[in-house]
Amino acid sequence: MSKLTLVEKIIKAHTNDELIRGNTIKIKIDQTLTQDATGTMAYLEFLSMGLDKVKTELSVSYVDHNTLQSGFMNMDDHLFLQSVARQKGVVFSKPGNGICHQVHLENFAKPGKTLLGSDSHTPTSSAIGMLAIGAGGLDVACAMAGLPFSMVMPKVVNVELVGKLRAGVSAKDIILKLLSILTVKGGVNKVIEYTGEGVKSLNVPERATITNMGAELGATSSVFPSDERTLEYLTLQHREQDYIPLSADEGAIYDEHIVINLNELEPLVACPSQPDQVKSVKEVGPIKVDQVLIGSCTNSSYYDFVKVASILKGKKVADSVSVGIAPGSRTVLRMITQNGILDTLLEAGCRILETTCGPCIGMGQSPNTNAVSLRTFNRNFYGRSGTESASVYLVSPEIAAISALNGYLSSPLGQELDKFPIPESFIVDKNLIIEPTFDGDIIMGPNIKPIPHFEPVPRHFECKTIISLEDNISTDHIMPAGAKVLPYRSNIEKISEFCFYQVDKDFRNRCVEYGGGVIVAKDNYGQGSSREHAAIAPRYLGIKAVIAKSFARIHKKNLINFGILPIEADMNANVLDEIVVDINESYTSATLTNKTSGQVVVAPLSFNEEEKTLLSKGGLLNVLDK
Ligand code: MIC
Ligand code: SF4
Repeated sequence: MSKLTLVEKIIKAHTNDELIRGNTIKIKIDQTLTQDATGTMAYLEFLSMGLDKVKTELSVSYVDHNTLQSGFMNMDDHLFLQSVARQKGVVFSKPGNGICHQVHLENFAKPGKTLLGSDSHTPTSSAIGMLAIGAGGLDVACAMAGLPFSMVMPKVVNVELVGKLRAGVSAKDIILKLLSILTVKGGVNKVIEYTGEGVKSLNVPERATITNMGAELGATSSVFPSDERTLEYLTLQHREQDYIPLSADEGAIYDEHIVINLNELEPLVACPSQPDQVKSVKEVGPIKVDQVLIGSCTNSSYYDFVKVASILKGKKVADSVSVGIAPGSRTVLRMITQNGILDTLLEAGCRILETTCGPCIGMGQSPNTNAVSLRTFNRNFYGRSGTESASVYLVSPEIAAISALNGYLSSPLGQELDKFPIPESFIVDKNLIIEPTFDGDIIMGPNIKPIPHFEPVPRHFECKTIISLEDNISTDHIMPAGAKVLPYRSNIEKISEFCFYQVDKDFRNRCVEYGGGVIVAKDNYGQGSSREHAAIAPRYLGIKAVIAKSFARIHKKNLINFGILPIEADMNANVLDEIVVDINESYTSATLTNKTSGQVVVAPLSFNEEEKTLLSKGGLLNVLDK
């Protein structure tokens, strides 16, 4: 018997396919999660399949992104989601209950299980020794319908943690260090598996900070073993019955091996505007800070607030800094309320925000013009904060807290971090978690529009280059979020007006004028979120193909699911260059001719059989329809 990695063990228990790296495999999905910003599409897609209920062991629908409710649209979405959940057998987490990943970890994540979520940070739950993967809404809808999830059998990267962190250096610094090594595209079609002595020194919420931000590597998932620290966490959450020990076999073979020495790590920051632009606090220097925000699915656990409150206790934040805190869940909020942490934070001058994604997705708290904003979040893509001129730095809660006091970027080394106790058991409050009753009508407000129908893209066409882009274009560039745009997540016609608008205000107009065309880009196109709107909206505007040097995993699948051709090729094109695309009959090769410059590129295509069918039929919905 060959020795297996932890990832291979979990996959093996969920597939009949051979585990050959690079092959397409289909895995059974035990649990799904959705959130409201991607969930309305996912449930419209699920409803179109005509099933009476979901076929998973557990499906949960969270409302955590669009809770600003500046018009009727958001709450209409919430009511739609609640009515579908109730009728179709989905557990519903009401707005105000917390951020999906934090609440899922607390209540539902289980070692050894698989979880597919319509949010790129779904791997957060892999902190507990499960295999949790982010995907587009349509893939999650299919999983809810009981269909297996197909994915490339990932390579497994072993990250061995040795030594122990110094006080003031935290889990956030570990993942930032890894981002500096692997970059934002270093994890594509790989799973990161953590081993080594250093793993034991990290509790589950700390591990979750790391698995959460593994999404920024482009990784399929990031997993920790299920060990005594997992049991400790599950016991705190009153779920010790969910514990099983799980780890890699001794001598398991990995594709890559990286060692991180925790003793040597220092406080790090990701500089604007990519999560892998990592420097030490020392290197960046004492830059003046305007805003500090502590929260998001990366750093909003009880433990994070213990550290922040320990630093702020008895002190006052700098007059020049606006400090906001958003606990990750209502139970974290209740716990910090009960033991004096919240009062300490308020006394120090913090503003308290709702227990949601909030500013992480640009829903409020946009910084001032040219601001420096320090955030404990996971993404700092251009424009995501809502202020295009702001510089957003990603930091640990410790750096955020000490910098809030000083008014400039500061190192937390040497700070006392344990002035508040860890309770012997955590509050378990399921008051806003609603079990389904399999009845009631589906409620659809006027902003919830049917998903448009798309005809297949022909194999031969001639068109204009609508936009030409560089490396690492994120889905925030393609289909921005934020308070102005998120209310239209259930309305493709309307949301498509905002496609690329922070990058190029005329993108939509050119699409309309030329009847669509192609997008040309470089490496890692579509990194970041799982939002399928970044595929559907361009498709709606007539985009037929994206020609890029390479693609991020989730986005590539979303493009195929909605019938857009993702063509891997290094093409040079200016806006409005005339491009001829020729795909051979078996979808194995594309000949691309730039008629304007004369460049001809022949690109091999590596679609599997299922993908070829989807592309030839105009997307997955057309295939499911017949
Ligand atoms: C994000 O962090 O970008 C989001 C918002 O959570 C997205 C999902 C979305 O766009 O709704 C994600 O990470 O998948
Ligand atoms: Fe929400 Fe931000 Fe986490 Fe996305 S990254 S789920 S927006 S908190």
